[in-house]
Amino acid sequence: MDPRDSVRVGLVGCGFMGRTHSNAWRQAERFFPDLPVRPILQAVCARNPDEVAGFAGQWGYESTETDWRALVDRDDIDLIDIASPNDTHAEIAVAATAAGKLVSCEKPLGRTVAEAVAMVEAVEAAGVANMVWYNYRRVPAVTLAKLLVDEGRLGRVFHYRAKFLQDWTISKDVPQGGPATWRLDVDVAGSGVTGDLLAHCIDTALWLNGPIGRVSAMTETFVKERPDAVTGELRPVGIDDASAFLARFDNGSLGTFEATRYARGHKALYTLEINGEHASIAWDLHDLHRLQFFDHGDEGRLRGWRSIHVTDGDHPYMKRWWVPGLQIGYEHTFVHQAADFLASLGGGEPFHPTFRDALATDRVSDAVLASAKSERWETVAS
Ligand code: SOE
Repeated sequence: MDPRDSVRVGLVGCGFMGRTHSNAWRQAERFFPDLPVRPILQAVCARNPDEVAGFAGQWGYESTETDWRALVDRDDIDLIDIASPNDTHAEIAVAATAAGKLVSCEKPLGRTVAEAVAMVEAVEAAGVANMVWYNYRRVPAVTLAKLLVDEGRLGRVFHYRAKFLQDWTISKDVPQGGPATWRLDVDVAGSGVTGDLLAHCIDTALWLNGPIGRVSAMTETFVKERPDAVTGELRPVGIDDASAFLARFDNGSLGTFEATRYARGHKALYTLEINGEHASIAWDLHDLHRLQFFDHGDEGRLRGWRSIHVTDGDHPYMKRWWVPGLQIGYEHTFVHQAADFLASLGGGEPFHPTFRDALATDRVSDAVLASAKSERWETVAS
C-alpha cells in the first residue's frame, strides 16, 4: 500500500489530447517519484464503447464510462480531466465542480468569454484546485526563458513577437465537424486559429511579458464552405482560418502575433522572440530544446546569439530525465504540467495556469475577434 495521498483521475475524451494527458499522468509518477500526491488512472469516458474500452486497455484505466455525467457522479473519482472538444468544456467543468471534483481542462478554457467566466466562478466558489493544459509553458527552454525574464536580464522590453503556423486545412475537401475535424466547426470550436493556436501564443506572452491592454486584428476565412464530416453536406465555414494582431502590452512593449493553417510547409511552427534593452530571447517549437539568447553585456568581440542546448541538469525539469545532452520532446511538457499540478496539491508551489489565468487568454482572443470584425483597436476587458 502506497502511503502517499492519491488523486483518482477521471478522463473525458480519448482523442489526441486524451493520449497526451494519459501519458502525462502515467509518466509523472515514474519520473517524479517524490511527488506527494500520486495519480491513479481510475476511469476514462468517451461515447463509443469499443473505442473507450480499447483506450482504457492501452493506457491502463481501471474502468470506463460512456456518459460524462455518470463519471462526474462517481464517488471514486477526485479529478475530472477534460480532454474533449471545446463545446463540452464549460458544461463538464461546472458539473464536476458542483460535484466537488478538482478539474483540469484542455485549452482554450471556453468557446467564449461568457463560458470561461462561468467556469472560473464555479471553481473559485467551490474552492477546488484547477488547471488548464497550456503545455508550452513547460518546455524546459520556455521555462528557462521565463526565469531569465524574471531575473531582469532583458531590461525594458520593447518587442514581443509570436507566430503559430500550420498548413493542414488548405484543401477545400477537408471537412468540418466529426471527431477528427471538429476544430473547423465554429459551433464546436468557438473560433478557428484564434482559440486553437493563437491562444497558446497569448498564454505564453501573458506569462512572459504581462497583460495586453489593446489589440488591432485581422482574420480571414479562405475556404468559405466545407462538407460536414458526418452528412457530407456543404456548409458555410464559421471559423477564422488565419488571424493576426498587433498588441500593446501594459509594460509599454509592442506585440505582433500571427496564426494560420494556410502556411504551406509548416506543420506546427510556434516561434516567439522578445527584444529587450539588454538582451533578446528566441525560441522555436521545431527546435524545442534550444533557447537562443543574445546578451549585449557580453564582451564586444565575442558578442553574438548563444544557442543554449537546454538539456543540462541545472536546466528546468532536465534532471528528471536522462543525462546532460539528451533531448526530450513535446509529450514531456504535459508530464511536467501533471507533475507540477500534483506537487501543488500536496502543498507545493501554487499551480499556474489556473482557470483564471486562462480566462485572461480568452479575453485577449475575444478582443482579437472583436477587432477583426470592427476593424478598429479594441480594449481587452479585465
Ligand atoms: C491543432 O492542430 C493543434 O493540435 C492544437 O489544438 C494544439 O493545441 C497545438 O498544440 C498543436 O496543434
